[in-house]
Parts: sequence; structure tokens; C-alpha cells
Amino acid sequence: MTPLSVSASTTIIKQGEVDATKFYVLESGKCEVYLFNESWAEERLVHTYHPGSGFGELALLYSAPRAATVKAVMACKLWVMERSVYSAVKHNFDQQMIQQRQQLVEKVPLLQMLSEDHKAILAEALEMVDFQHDQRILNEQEVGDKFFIIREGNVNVTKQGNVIDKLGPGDYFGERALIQDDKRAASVVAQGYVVCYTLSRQNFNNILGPIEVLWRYEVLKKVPILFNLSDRQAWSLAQQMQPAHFKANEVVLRKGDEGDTFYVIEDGLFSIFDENKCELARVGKGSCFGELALLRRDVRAANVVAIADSKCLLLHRDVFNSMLGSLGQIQHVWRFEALRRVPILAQLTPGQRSSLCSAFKQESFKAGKRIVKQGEQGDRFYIVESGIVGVFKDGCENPLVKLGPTSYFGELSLLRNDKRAASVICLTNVTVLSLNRAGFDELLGPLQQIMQTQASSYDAVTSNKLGTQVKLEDLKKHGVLGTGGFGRVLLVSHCGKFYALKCMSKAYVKESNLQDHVKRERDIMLELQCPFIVNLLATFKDTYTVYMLMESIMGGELFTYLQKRRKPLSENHARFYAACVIGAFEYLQERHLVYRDLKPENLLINVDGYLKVTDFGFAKKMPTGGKTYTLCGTPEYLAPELVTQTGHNHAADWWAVGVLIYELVTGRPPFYDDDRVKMFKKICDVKFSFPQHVSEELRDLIKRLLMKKPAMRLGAQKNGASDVKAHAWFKGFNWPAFERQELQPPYLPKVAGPGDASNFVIPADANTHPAMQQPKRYVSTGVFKDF
Ligand code: ISQ
Repeated sequence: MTPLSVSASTTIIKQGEVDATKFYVLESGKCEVYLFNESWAEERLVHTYHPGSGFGELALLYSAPRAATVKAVMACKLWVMERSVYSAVKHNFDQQMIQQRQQLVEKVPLLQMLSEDHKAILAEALEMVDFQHDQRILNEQEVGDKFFIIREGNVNVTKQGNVIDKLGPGDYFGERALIQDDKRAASVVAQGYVVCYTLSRQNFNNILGPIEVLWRYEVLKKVPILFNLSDRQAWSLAQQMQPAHFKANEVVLRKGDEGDTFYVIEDGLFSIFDENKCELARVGKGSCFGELALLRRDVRAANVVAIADSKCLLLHRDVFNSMLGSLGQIQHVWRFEALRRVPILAQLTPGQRSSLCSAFKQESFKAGKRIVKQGEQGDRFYIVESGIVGVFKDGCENPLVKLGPTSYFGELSLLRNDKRAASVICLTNVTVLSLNRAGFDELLGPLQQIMQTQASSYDAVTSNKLGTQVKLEDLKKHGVLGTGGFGRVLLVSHCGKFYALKCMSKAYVKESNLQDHVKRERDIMLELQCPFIVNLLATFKDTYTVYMLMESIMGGELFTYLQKRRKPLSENHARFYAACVIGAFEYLQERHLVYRDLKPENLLINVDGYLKVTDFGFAKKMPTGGKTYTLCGTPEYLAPELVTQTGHNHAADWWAVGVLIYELVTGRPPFYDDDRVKMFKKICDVKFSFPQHVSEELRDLIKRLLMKKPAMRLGAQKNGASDVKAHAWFKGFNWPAFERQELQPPYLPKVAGPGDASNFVIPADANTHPAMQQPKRYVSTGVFKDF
């Protein structure tokens, strides 16, 4: 904090001021707080600050306009904290705490085999508990389901009253409870004040799954020939493995025998040796051998003998094949799925995509390697499968663009029979799928028109899911669907079909520093094809504006509908809308995307009565175990970890689902308070109550979605959205019919025809609203060049 001295009558904070970033603590003097209100038409004194008071704390969190004016009554000494300093200090501290927890998790042998991601998830889920001197933490002979790691203090381990061990910080006990109900072998008693981290088996299972399956899963994920298995496939295989015991000196495999089983060592030690008794390797816990037997009928390449009494988990080729098909097929299926995510290929039929899978060749390149050279005649088309490549032109040091998974390159020289227009160099280790000219012509024929369009007018149309060429000037305008600071959403038509066209002023986007926001929205939405998400079809730009052409959803915002009704929804009605949001979030979570802006304003009612999520400006790709720190969303819907800015992930979306359902059935969000600081405190304390009419099932569901700890939240655990869909509140809800969109909706909006925009309420001042006027002149400096 930095000191600040002000003289009497200085205004320290001014009501309405935006971009505030400072928090103040008054050391000496006196300050007065004034509030201005339109109806009073004057400023009124509402509070006085004395030494020791702090004010302006919201500014540490985000740029909310100041809620009141604070003036010094006399000369004052203050201390000032800047948001950037606060964030840096806090972030540092939080990281240290997380690291400390992770280091403690590392010490427990049972947990060492977990992947780094899983360790991080577990570390976050640990609960802190404290004990007073002499308090019993565990009781001998009692069945317990919790394990403990000591954070601070010391404990005695006692058996029949005798101390048999002493444990201190970093030591752990009770870990067998994670595997099974076990009578505690000893008691543990606090010596002085003790703080522990703890987790129950039930919570562990909900978060990561049963530890014994998890352990096998982690081993399977490390076997090279199984790299391409999806998480779900590896998990189901792990569940199918059978235990086997081997005595010391027992022969497990003989060289030359035909093999059909794959072995994972759970405990013990094995020697692998050749026909000359020459030892090739010794392998122990967590290693595996015999994996080639999964791939093909073949003879064993070496002998394997148990050196000590050992335990293994076995997987038979027939089990593998019956569950997943052959490994060759798996590679195919995996590639088929990968190709589905390539936007340009989304319009191929499954049959066409399947032929593509076989025709594509997988190639790997090390970081720094050049795949395509500018000026050379090109004869291959590429899709990035993993890693990042840069497109370089004319010896320029910086890449023009970076391309990641699902992006493609090399199509220009094939389409135009021309030399390569740029070089493509790997920025990381990269795998690509490549296709030669014959395959490109034969299999990608249907797409060449689209590629041509994109290639020939990168400045007019950059991305397009329409399948036909649409030009901005061909769109006929019919009306306004929405307005905002960014610009407006218009109802447009092309060849008799109606669309929503979101027009964003480049000047506004640039001034508000939202370029990344807008680009991310485009990139993410173009990849999505989900019945519960508004489909983005094409993007355009001209001198002053960027445009997003979307399907038109004509029933209006859920927000408007709720306001018009003037009474909350029935639980049945809310269940249907909740199901739409759950459908969208399930789809996003499977693609490792977080949405971060759930609220009724962002839910549109389709003519068929189903909801669609719109506005993906805050959405972000987030790998498993990943976290992000940018504060975004609507205050009422923020999860505690967003308020405290301790890092958030998809669990914050499930929290917002809890808030939404609560708002739908009660008419207001659960933590609402006029005073933002109080509202944030209520969120962090998870302080809310239910009106009487809310059913027991719904109370339970909302409580499970509004869990303070993200890892404990329904939807954010091992089984993902399935847990939410299986909750008692959805008992009897026909999910399969719903997903086929055959379930009768609770409300059908009145829409006279595709051009009827009457469900969209445009403010009366829309024409005088800045967004409705000519866009501000702003000549792009290239920030939208790849839009
Ligand atoms: C789709 N249809 C109607 C209105 C819309 C507003 C914003 C985004 C998409 C839309």
C-alpha cells in the first residue's frame, strides 16, 4: 500500500466514476460518504468514516462504477491499494497455498501415481479441519472413511493407550480408508493445536472415481499404444481389468508362446529376459508388459518371471476387442472424431468423413521443422492434429497467424495449382493429417467451392458454415433484434431465409479492448454444432464493423419472457429450461470449453419452445485440471472462486446453473442484494434460503450445484453432466426424448412468421442510442485482419 495525504474537502472517490482501481484505508482524519439519487435531486450524507475504516474495496475486484462519493472532512492520511498490486500479491499467495497442498498430496504413496492434473484437482478438493489439544482425530477399531494429511501441529498414534508413533507436518494417516471401509488400526490424538487436510472416500470417488480404477486408468493412459484412447474408453477398460497373483520365481510369459494378455503391475517386481538369460529390464509397480498382444496375434518377444510375490491386473485381447473394437479401428474412430471438429469438414456426411480418415496420413514434425516452403509447388493438404504451427511469409520473423488443432493449411496451392504462398513452420512438436492431391480432389471435392470462397475473399467472408456464398451486401435488413454498447443485432434475410446479424463496431471493440473477446467468440462458436447453442454461420467485416451471421431464434430472450410473466416459473417449466442449459453445458464440457456468462439475457427461446445459449464472448478452452483467473460474468451469477479470484474452471458454469434454476422458480437470484459488497459476501458464504414452495428435490439439487468448493459441485465431478441429469429433481424426465427434441415444451412463443421480431423488445431510445447511430469512424490497424 502507498501513503496518501489529502487536505480538507478533497473528493477521494466520486460516485459514478468508472475504471476505479483503488481501495483506501483511513489512518487519520475523517471522511464523509455522500449518495446522489435522481429522486432526491441532491447529494445526501449517508455515512462517516473514522480511522481504521476501509472503503472502495469493490475496485480491487472489477471496474464497477463507484457507488458513492467520499470526501475528506479534514486533512486525512490514507493508505492506498491498487488493484494490480492486490491481484499480484493475492495471486502469488494463492499459488503458494495450492503448491503447498500439492506437495502434501505428493507425499502420500497411494496418490503418487495420479497424473498432475488429478493431483491438482485433489489438492483443491481437500478440506481443512482443525483439532484442539488432546482431541481424537481417529479412534482405534472404528470404521472410518476419511484420510488426513497434517498441515500444522503434531499428533500421537496410539494403540491400546500406548504411543506407537508421532507424526508431524506433511505426515498422513488413514489413507486406506480411500480404498475400503477399514477398522482403524490405531488412534490418532492431537498434541496441541493441529490443522489437517482431509477428504472422505465418498468425495474422492465423486471427484475422481474409485481409487483402484483410477490407478489402473492412470497406468493405461501411459501405455504408448493406447495413447489415442479417449478418457472414457481408458476408464471403461480400467474397470474391466482382472487381478492375478504371481509367486516369486513364477514364470509369467515365455518367449515364443502366443500371447493374448496385457499385464499391469500393481505390486511386486518382474524380470524381463531373453533366451540367453540376459536380463533386459526389471519392472515394478505401475509398469506394464505384453501390450502388443492387444494389437495382434503374435508370439511373446521375451520371458517374464516374477522376482517377488506380485500382483498384476490383466486385460485380455478379447475383452479389449469386444469393448472397443481392434486398436486399428480405434485409431480410425479417434481420427473420425477429430475430423468432426474441423469446421470446414463439419458439412461432410459421416460416410465421406470415414473415407477421409483412411485417406489421411498422420505425420509428426519436431518444433522448428518446416512443413511447407513458400515458393515451392505444393501437392499436399494438411490438418493440424496436435501442436501449433506458424504461417510465415517473405522471411518475416513473426508468424502471420498461428494455427492449432483442427485448423488446416495448404489448400490454396491445390485449389489454384500454384506455388505455396507462405511457409508453415512448427512452433511446437506437431502432428498433422495430410492428404495428397488425388485424395484432396476426390474426397474434398464437395468442399472446394467453400474453400475457394474463403480463399478468394478473405477480406469479405472469412468463415462460413452456410455451404453457399453469402455476401454482406446481399443480406436484406428487416428489423432490430437487440442493441448494446457493441452495436446491434439485426434481423436479415437471404434467398428467403432469415438470420440474426450481430454487428459490432470495430471502434467500440477496440476502445473496450474486446478484440480477443470477439475473436474468441467467433473461433469457438464456429466449432460448435449443438441444438442448445445458437449456430454461428458466417462472419464478415467491412471498414467500420465486424459481423456475425447466426441462425435467428425468434421467441425472444428468456429474460424478457420472465419479466413479462411477472411471476416465477413452475418447477416443471424450469426443469425444461434447465435441461436445455444442461444440454448445452454437457456439450461444452465434453469439448473442454467453459462458458462463463450464464444468465436469462443470454438464453433465447426458439420457435419450438427450446432454449439456445448465445453470446460466447467469455467462453474459453480449458484443458482438464486447467484454471483461469479473468473475472467475467454477471455479479449475481458469479461463483465464489470468481469473486475471490482464486482461479476457476467449468465448475463455475455449474454454479451458475444453480443460480439460474433458483431464479427461474423464485423470481430472483439466491444471493441478490442491492449492495454489491454484501452480495459478494453472501456468495462467498453461500448464504441463501428457499421460499417455502420450493420442493425438497429442487432444494437438494440447488444445494449441490451451489457447493462452495468447485470440486464438490454436481456437474463438475467425475461423471460430469450425467450426475445432474440423474438427480432426483429430474426423476421421470424423459432425457432421450428431450435430446431428440420430441418433448413437448412448456411454452411456445407467439411468432407470426420468420420475419416477426415482436418478441424482441427494443428500448424506446434505440434510435438515439449511440449504438444505433453511424458507427464511429475507426480504420482498422489490423486487429481484425483474420476475422
Ligand atoms: C439470434 N436470434 C435472435 C436474436 C439474437 C441475438 C443475439 C444473438 C443471436 C440471436
